Amino acid sequence: MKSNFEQNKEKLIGDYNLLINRRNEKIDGNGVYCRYKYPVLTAGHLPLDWRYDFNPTTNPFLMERIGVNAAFNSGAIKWKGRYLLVVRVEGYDRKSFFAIAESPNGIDQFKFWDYPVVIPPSDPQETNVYDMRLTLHQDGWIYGIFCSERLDPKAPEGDLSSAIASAGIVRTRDLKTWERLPNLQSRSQQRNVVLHPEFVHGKYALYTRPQEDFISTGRGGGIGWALVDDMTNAQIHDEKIINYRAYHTIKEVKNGEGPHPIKTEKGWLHLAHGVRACASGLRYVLYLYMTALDDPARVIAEPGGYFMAPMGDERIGDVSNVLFSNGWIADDDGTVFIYYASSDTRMHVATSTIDRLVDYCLNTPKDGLHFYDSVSTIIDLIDRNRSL
Ligand code: BGC
Ligand code: BMA
Repeated sequence: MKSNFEQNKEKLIGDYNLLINRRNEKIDGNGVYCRYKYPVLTAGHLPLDWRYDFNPTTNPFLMERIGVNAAFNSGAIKWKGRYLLVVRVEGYDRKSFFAIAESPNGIDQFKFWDYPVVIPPSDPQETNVYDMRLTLHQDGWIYGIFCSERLDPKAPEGDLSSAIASAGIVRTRDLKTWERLPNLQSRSQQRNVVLHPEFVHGKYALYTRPQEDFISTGRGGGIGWALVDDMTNAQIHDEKIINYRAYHTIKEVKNGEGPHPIKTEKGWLHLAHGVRACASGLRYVLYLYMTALDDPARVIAEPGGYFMAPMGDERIGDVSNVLFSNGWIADDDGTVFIYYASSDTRMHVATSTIDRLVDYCLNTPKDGLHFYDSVSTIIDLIDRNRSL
């Protein structure tokens, strides 16, 4: 007879294996992209031996010892033919760390590597790290840029919430050993910093998101652009905004670059998030824009409105009404895997193609910024359809 412990352990492992091997199913979309039936990663996908002590002497009740709260906001890269996510894993203790999950096809069977990623802290005050963007740069290194967060040393006594965000930087050649480089030096706080994959005028180029304080971007709002001489001592001297916020749009309050842009024949294709405020809090949606091939900082197209917004179950989670993306993969055949998190809780994939996304960017009407323009755009379409 098997002991209770052994029976429970078998059940635990059986259920876990069903979850991580579950096949995904494509759901018909709007022609621009397709969603999938199941999230690609959830807290339940974290390996059992990261959470359970399997020794019957030290854990006779087979209790979960270390809880995982969420698996979300993942960077992405195709590596040796496999689809890899560098996942933001958040524990019950609210601390985030990174872990790599790998899939053979990009849409299901994501499995975590044996151990989480080990990143040395920049200094003893660094408290949390999250939302890594991966870039295989022309210089041969894979860089990871992420948000590095600490309590604001100037916070008044008793204020344990005011924080400071800056950009942490690591690099690796094999995704196993990570070298920590000094944090980006910038006059303002920074979140959503992303490394462009190519040198521009012989320099490293960063998409930035200067912000006046921890939550509000203030006057510094928008997706910025800065050239940097050296990633091992990255300093921003000049920064300009290349993608602005505007009143009564999906990015009225904040916006930020997602993963690094994809190079296409017609320009650099960008995925970003836009934030607006409403009675239920902040609403995060995804949008696309394109910049010129010869100048990645010059916007050449920006469709009006959002590309993807939270739907159905995606709307609910720890921070509800949020879609966030910091990872996508463009395959050689033109397929694009868009990895997005819903409501700071779980990871999903949507698929499209470069041709579709470029067509979407170049041919979707711009936001006219006023209701009258929006109606006129629709009437124009109706007229064209009626004359067919
Ligand atoms: C959270 C992030 C969030 C940020 C701003 C951080 O403490 O970990 O998920 O984006 O605050 O609200
Ligand atoms: C932030 C981001 C994400 C998060 C979002 C919603 O500003 O950097 O980490 O998904 O808020 O909480």
